[in-house]
Amino acid sequence: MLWWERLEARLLAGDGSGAWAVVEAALVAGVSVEDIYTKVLSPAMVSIGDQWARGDLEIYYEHQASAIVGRIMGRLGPRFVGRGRTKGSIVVGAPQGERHGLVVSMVADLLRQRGWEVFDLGADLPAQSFIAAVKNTPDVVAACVSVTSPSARDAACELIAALREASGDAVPIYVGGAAVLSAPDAEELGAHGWASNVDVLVGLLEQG
Ligand code: B12
Repeated sequence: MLWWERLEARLLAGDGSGAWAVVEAALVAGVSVEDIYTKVLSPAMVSIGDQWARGDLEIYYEHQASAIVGRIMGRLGPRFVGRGRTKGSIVVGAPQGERHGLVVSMVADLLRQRGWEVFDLGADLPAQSFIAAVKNTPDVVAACVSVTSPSARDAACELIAALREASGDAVPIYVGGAAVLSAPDAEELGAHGWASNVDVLVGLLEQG
């Protein structure tokens, strides 16, 4: 059984300590913290989402799994520390109406480990407040917008336009998440760039 399948079984059983035990066992077996996020937590959540969408699971399983995964991320978060001098600050968040916030924190931790100081604004943030966060963040090198729900795309578009206007286009805005399918799609939302995952985003950020 793969690690993510073992985790999924514990999540569906509502077994928080068992879920943490799977993560600890994976870490001991040499799985990196990044891979715990992208190859263990994420696929387990995607699979639970698919089963809910097929009508095979009550929605409470998804909520329960989200609560457990949030706690696991709380325990793993401090392990995502970048080494050396900071590469600058990045603000990461989701537009108003976008409730998928676990993934925002995942992106934040993965970027933190790659050497940026990251400010995680979580889910469902009104555009004006996102702008205030970017303005109040010293040495900001990028703003990242995560969009998982297709229904939040309009809000993402408005947020990105407002952010561009407020910064006089000085802060590059990158967009990602399951509801943004391609670079042209991201361009349509008004972003400066699109990344399918954090590794691709790091490439874009390092190109400048
Ligand atoms: C947990 C969950 C919820 C929780 C969220 C809890 C939380 N605190 O986050 C709750 C219960 C709130 C929820 C609500 C809903 N959900 Co939901 N949810 C999920 C679920 C199961 C997991 C989400 C998750 O964390 N995925 C794991 C992440 C890590 O995966 P990922 O997207 O691959 O992320 C990677 C990349 O996309 C990328 N990335 C993401 N953002 C960014 C940003 C940048 C800048 C970059 C570079 C990269 C990047 O990096 C990540 C790491 O590699 C998904 C299933 C799924 N397939 O993801 C459904 C899912 C996303 N939800 C879905 C739906 C339909 C809903 C609801 C509309 C249901 C309803 N009727 O109420 C609501 C509405 C939400 C809203 N308005 O936002 C559908 C969306 C389908 C669609 N295309 O329309 C999904 C796909 C389930 C399904 N299979 O149908 N949900």
